[in-house]
Amino acid sequence: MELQAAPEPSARPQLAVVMPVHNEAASVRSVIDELSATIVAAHAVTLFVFEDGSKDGTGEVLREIAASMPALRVSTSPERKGYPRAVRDAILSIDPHKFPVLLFLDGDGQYDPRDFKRLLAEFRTGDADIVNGYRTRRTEPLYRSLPSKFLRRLEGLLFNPGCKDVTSAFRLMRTEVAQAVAREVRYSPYNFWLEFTARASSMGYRQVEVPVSYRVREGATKVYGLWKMPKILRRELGALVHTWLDYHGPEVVRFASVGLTGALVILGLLWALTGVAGIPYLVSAALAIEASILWAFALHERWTFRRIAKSQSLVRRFLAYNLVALAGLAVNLVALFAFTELVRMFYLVSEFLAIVIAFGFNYFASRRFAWTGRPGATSRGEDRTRVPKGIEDD
Ligand SMILES: Nc1nc2c(ncn2[C@@H]2O[C@H](COP(=O)(O)OP(=O)(O)O)[C@@H](O)[C@H]2O)c(=O)[nH]1
Ligand SMILES: [Mg+2]
Repeated sequence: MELQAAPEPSARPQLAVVMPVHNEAASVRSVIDELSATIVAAHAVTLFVFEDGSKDGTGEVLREIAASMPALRVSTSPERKGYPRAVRDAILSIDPHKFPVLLFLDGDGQYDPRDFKRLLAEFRTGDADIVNGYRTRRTEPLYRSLPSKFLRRLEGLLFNPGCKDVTSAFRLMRTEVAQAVAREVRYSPYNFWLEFTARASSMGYRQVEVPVSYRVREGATKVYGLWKMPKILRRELGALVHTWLDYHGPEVVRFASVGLTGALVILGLLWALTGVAGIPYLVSAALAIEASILWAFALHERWTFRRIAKSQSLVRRFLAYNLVALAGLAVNLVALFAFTELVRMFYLVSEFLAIVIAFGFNYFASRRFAWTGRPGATSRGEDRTRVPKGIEDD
């Protein structure tokens, strides 16, 4: 429900400050006061507060504040949406023509709006689509910081997003970008930003971060809790894997198919060189392995990674892939040895596990060292036209 009419239409590009709140009656007034004294006072800003499902009168407090604050627009709804849906709906409801730039921050006062100028300074350089506030000092209980660290690390490995604080809820973005990414977020049931950052990275958007402070929360967290943590960890982990498969699933299947054909090349050549030409089998195997690497490289280049923007020379890619494939062989042998000799598994079961591990190694190392680009990503130079102008100071 819109509680206040839109402010006078203005031709100036405006910044939309977007903030979700749920059961924050005790602190929302001071949070808005602080925003008014900082960001709202210094820039052409409309502050959008999205409340749903509060039982403590947050909606009434917001209505009261809105009556005397023309730059504030409040939206409320009786049913609690949960953080991810509330954030997604909030971002998607902003008119990108009127508000070309969007600042998101949580409405619990943990982020300091004075840090906005740091985000803005970085944003104005035009190097990033999304500027994140990187929380330098987080004081959180261990039950929360450990799973969070694990998920952040995993996201770093899987998506290489270019920023560390992937769950930050303090972000300055082009509204179009924020909406394009938010529209795709669908798996994360608690966090939202973990998946948002992953998708933004997969979609080729540039994310950078600047250090911001992070204050101790007034009032309890509305999303997390000690007993919910195992479930949250499991569900968010699932969300990350799902998201990853959305972008990389077909590529992994292609990579595996090429691996299978490579194995056939090895077997065929081994037979031809030893069975037909009489070369000692270890020599044949070495030749066959190198030949299969060449074969697989050609297929990866032409098929598996055909859509990936190539940033280095063909020779460098080939050398990198060659090393990766040989290292993969070593990984396979070490895993086979470890499972068979140390864990005492049957050697064929060991080799099966070793193949799975070596496959994972090969894929990730190939993406890290040989085909490093993103599908269809454009080079930085071509993107320069997207430099944001937006946001003027008052
Ligand atoms: N609109 C809306 N806001 C929510 C909901 N859940 C949490 N929030 C708000 O989202 C922000 C972050 O929530 P918080 O409890 O601080 O999560 P934490 O910082 O991760 O512990 C706060 O401003 C909450 O009031 C929800 O279901 N709907
Ligand atoms: Mg919080």
